[in-house]
Amino acid sequence: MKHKILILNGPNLNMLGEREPEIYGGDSLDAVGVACQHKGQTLGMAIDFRQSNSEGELVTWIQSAAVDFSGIVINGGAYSHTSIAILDALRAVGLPTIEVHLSNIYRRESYRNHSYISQVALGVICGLGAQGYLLALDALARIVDED
Ligand code: CA2
Repeated sequence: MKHKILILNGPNLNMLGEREPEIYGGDSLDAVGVACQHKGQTLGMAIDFRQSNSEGELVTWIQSAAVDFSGIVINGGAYSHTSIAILDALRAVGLPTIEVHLSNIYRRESYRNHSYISQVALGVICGLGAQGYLLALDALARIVDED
């Protein structure tokens, strides 16, 4: 059966492409989603690409993912640096997870240098812009095929 991958985007990522292109790139989040759908097709995986500004909604989506997803790609946005709730949900679900950030969070303000999500992520990709999502899908395709 085709593997389904859940791609989650956290707060403010809906504004991608509208402001701060020097930090986050010029692509809209919709364009990133389309690129992920195409990548999913080449890898034979179904992609569900979502964004929410609500921590609770992200937690609920992660909890529900156990039912029919094989892996998660998550850019938790600013919640990456603050949310034990998202960490707990990812840990509870136990799906292979890759963390993505558009910017290099280690070259930025110190409050962005730590991510709770990294504690449960199998891998972290940051600083490569939208390409990070596609690299994460490449990695997950190999990981879920090994299971
Ligand atoms: O680099 C990333 O992908 C981040 O997860 C993006 C978050 C930031 O809080 C993290 O530290 C790193 C912020 C996303 C905000 O996106 C915007 C896009 C355009 C205009 C304003 C915000």
